[in-house]
Amino acid sequence: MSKEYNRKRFLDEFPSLVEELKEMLVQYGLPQDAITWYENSLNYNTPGGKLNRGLSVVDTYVILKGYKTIDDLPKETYKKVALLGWCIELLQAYFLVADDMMDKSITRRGQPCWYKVENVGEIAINDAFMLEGAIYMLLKKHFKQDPYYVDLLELFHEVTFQTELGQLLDLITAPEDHVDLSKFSLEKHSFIVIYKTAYYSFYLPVVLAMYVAGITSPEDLKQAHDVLILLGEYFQIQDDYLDCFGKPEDIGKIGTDIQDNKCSWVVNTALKLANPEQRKVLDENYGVKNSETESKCKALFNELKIDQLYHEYEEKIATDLKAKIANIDESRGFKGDVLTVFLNKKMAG
Ligand code: DMA
Ligand code: MG
Ligand code: MG
Ligand code: MG
Repeated sequence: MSKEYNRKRFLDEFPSLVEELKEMLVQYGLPQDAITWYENSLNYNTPGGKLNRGLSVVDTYVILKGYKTIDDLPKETYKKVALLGWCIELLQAYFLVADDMMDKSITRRGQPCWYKVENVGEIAINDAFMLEGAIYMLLKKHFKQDPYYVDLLELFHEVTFQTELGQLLDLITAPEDHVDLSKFSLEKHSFIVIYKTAYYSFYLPVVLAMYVAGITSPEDLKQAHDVLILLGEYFQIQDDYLDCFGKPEDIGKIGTDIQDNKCSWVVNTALKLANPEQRKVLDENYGVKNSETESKCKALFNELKIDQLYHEYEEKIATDLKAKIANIDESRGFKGDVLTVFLNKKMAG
């Protein structure tokens, strides 16, 4: 079954969710302009990305149940699993709308960030809250009768909180008015990225599918957790790498980490290698809000061959992950294949 087909079927579910959410506003008696505003925000911010997180819920469920393709799923089951996938995409939309304001980003997914759109501005803050709110309205409507409803709620709440902890640390480690590179370290970086990215992007989709499939022993949840957190850490390191070395036309966004004084994998790796003279270049130019100082940092990163180190790191992590997946105990129903698919998908970028 082709990737394009899976994506198309998943995308085909979205318009009806927007209709359901609009209908809820109608029931509350909201005027038409508010309903249209919400519809625009949902459509602008939710479906435009790679949809890896949402699609992973469906893929994982298919594997756990031993099906071959998504067409083997009963229609109603497909709809429920895809809905959970869309709930992660809504969570992602909520985080990104806020993240772009906090990071002062310009573009996202090849279009202006939502807060940069004419007439939106700081209303985007409330729009972010309403993207999150959509998750719980949809979960209540579609899962209230299921025995694992409360588990779903707790999981979404906890993972959201973990992501916000990661964002907090990401932001306070990168103050705008005061650059102090001695506050950075690869250990701190690891904590930030596990919390701000790995839980919601990797652990959440798999565990949602596990709940629906009824495979939820603490041992299986832990097995999933340990590999997925590592995968998530790798993925965010790739995001940091691409922020500096990727082309905006390929990644759909303009990198801001250097000017934003971010505790990214790139600068931490450079700090480990820099001699005193190179360190001085970083102290004077990192986190300074102009493109000349940014270029000086990039030139130093090239001199230190960060690019090459990244590719070495990438190979090592792939080997580690394969070894971990090979050791998965499948006796309680969890399947290592769930993770292999992830590895292949995420590594392909
Ligand atoms: C994003 O980290 C994390 C969340 C929770 C949205 P980031 O700012 O590095 O993401 P991006 O590079 O996409 O702005
Ligand atoms: Mg950002
Ligand atoms: Mg950010
Ligand atoms: Mg980034």
